[in-house]
Amino acid sequence: MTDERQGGACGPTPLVDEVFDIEALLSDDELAWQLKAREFATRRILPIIEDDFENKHFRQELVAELGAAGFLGMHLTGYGCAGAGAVAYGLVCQEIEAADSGWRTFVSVQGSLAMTAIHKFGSEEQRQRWLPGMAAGALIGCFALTEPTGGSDPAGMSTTATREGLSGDWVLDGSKRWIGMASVADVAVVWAQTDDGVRGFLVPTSTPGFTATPIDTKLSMRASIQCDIRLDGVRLPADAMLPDARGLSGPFSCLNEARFGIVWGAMGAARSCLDAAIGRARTREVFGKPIGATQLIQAKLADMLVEYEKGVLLALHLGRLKQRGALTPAQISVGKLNSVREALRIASEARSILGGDGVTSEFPVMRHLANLESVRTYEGTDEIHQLVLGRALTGLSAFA
Ligand code: TGC
Repeated sequence: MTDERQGGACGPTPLVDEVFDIEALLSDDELAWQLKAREFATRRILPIIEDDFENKHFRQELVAELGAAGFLGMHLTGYGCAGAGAVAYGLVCQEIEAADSGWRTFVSVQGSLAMTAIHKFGSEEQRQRWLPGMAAGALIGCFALTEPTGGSDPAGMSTTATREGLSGDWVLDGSKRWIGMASVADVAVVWAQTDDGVRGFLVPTSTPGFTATPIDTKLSMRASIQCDIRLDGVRLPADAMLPDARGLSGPFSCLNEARFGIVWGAMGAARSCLDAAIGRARTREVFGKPIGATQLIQAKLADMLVEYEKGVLLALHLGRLKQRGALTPAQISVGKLNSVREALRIASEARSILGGDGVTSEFPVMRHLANLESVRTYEGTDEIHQLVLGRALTGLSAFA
């Protein structure tokens, strides 16, 4: 491993930190969460991530360690969750994704999607059964919304849950796609059409008729798992339904939480790429001098820095709004659209500064680029967020 890669991947270089003192805007508690997550990512994820990415290996033993660190469902209260603020949660997402989007995705799927659904919409019995184990990382959850025809229009889902007259059991049939961690999950939060509209169900993955198959051909987020799910006559007791989620606002409100984490997380990936580019620019000599001493490279680095700092400031603003209970879905769309789009641009520019080395696994940049293509696509594509904002600006829906 080169010095540049170590410097680039282990957190912001002094240069990036010095230019814009974001940390001055954080509380001691938030700084402590940031430091803890940075230390975890540096010690436990960075040393293994290139190998795991190459070998498509999800290192499941890290899950309990993430739980012990308090990162799983950390924005929730009770049931073993840390009860941390939104900014602290965002900072943890940023530090984890500075190492790898696949691991931030795990933290999001577990905490923002599966645990939030149970915490927000579950019965007390459901919360007691699942949340403490999930917060500890002893149990894994997944969130099954997207279907094989695409994820942009959940209103068109074809998975059904039918109530059986005599027993009151539910029977689920259908298929889901791109479901994170489903093949290693203990419980799936499955969204399905019922006579009463879309409802959520807690499906223990050992239930007969439930199968999850990893999508093996991914060239992105290879250190985490995304699956196809089949539900063939999956029979569940009457109390498997989440009682307090009615209609699509249920799953959408969980997506809000995950999208908020992405607003921060994508900036972590961007920072890692910027650090790698700065480190390389200072040492790689072409035409007799470091490329960092040329105007073209400095202009690129400056533009990357500007977008990074703007992205972090936006994330922080959204976090403060969220802590006041004032964050709207449209504001989250601004953040998700901006963070991922700019992170991709920063990663792409970093790749060009690294020259041919930029496409190797000696540096984290190509891995972040590949990962960010997934991040751009899930939790609402760029286009979906543009249309959410278009609707907010005009009052006119242009989805169809
Ligand atoms: P629309 O009429 O707008 O809304 C239906 C109901 O939902 C409410 N709602 C929201 N509630 C909370 N937060 C939001 N962001 C909400 N957006 C809408 C809305 O108020 C309404 O409530 P009610 O009570 O009046 O019924 O519904 P629409 O069908 O027109 O929605 C349009 C659109 C495009 C905004 C929506 O479909 C959308 O957001 N699409 C993108 C969905 C998406 O992000 N899919 C990807 C999910 S990623 C995934 O599944 C994988 S998880 C990660 C992993 O496992 O690895």
